Amino acid sequence: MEFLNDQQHSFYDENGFLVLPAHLPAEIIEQAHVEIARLSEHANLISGSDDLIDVEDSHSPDAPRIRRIKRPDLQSDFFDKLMRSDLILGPARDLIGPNLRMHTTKLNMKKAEFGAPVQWHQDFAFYPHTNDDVLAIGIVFDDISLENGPLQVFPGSQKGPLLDHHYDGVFTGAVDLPGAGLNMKDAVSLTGPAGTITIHHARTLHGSALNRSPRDRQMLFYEMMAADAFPVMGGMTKFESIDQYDELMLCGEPTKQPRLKEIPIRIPQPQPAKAGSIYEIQSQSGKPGYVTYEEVKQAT
Ligand SMILES: O=C(O)CCC(=O)C(=O)O
Repeated sequence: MEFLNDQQHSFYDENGFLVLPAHLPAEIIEQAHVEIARLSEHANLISGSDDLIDVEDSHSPDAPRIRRIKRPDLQSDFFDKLMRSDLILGPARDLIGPNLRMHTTKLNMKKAEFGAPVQWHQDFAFYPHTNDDVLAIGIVFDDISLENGPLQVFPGSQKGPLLDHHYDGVFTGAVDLPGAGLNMKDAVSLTGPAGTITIHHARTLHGSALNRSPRDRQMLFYEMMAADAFPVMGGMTKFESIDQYDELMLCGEPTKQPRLKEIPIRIPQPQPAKAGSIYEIQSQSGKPGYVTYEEVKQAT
């Protein structure tokens, strides 16, 4: 083990998530804020989402409202280097082994006053793989409390079924909590100071509320998996060629021998009319929506 102790490892195995408070030094967080400001400038030039930035419905170039910076690792050497650092890969290696491949990266902005919710979902519903050594590491750039839309998870849900993320026969990437017999009060909010990292298993049910508070909640997710977890056909993982796929290796050795595990999966097909970011996909679901902060407060 490089970073985690046995207790943290067992906690992750049991609950499907882990929080490492103030894991990243203040200099990295300061630099990250400078990079986020730089990447955000592009929003002044666009009137709708493009390959670099996903914008809120209420966005305009004069009053930019960024929902997500897409693939920050490709847009910034800083975020690429951070992803490849031991600070990030060390805990991941401790949990899922030495050979790691990137899935994708995204920086969810959840800005003060209007930052969009992310509906309850399991990442594995979007990208099923041959085994579930698949996780996402979240980097917290602002202090997060209950008010500004923390990531919320259902402990232990990674051991349960892959829930229905379809609506009207189409994949819309959102779970109807009451319909699945779940109550939001059983979810845990992952709060902590800037510099905290969260880790969640790809089968862990999670989401986050609207940010109506006066404080931003900017959080970057590095998604990765064991190199022998291969995407299942029909999933949303990009796979153009084995060469391109092996370029996504973060550390260790690639393999051409997928490891199979008996786990529940569903295929996210057919895809909805607009198959863009998770926000666009989920907006096409007629399921009861995620929660506002007021609902979070009432339920907890
Ligand atoms: O930003 C969040 O709170 C949740 C992010 C997430 O689950 C996703 O983007 O898939």
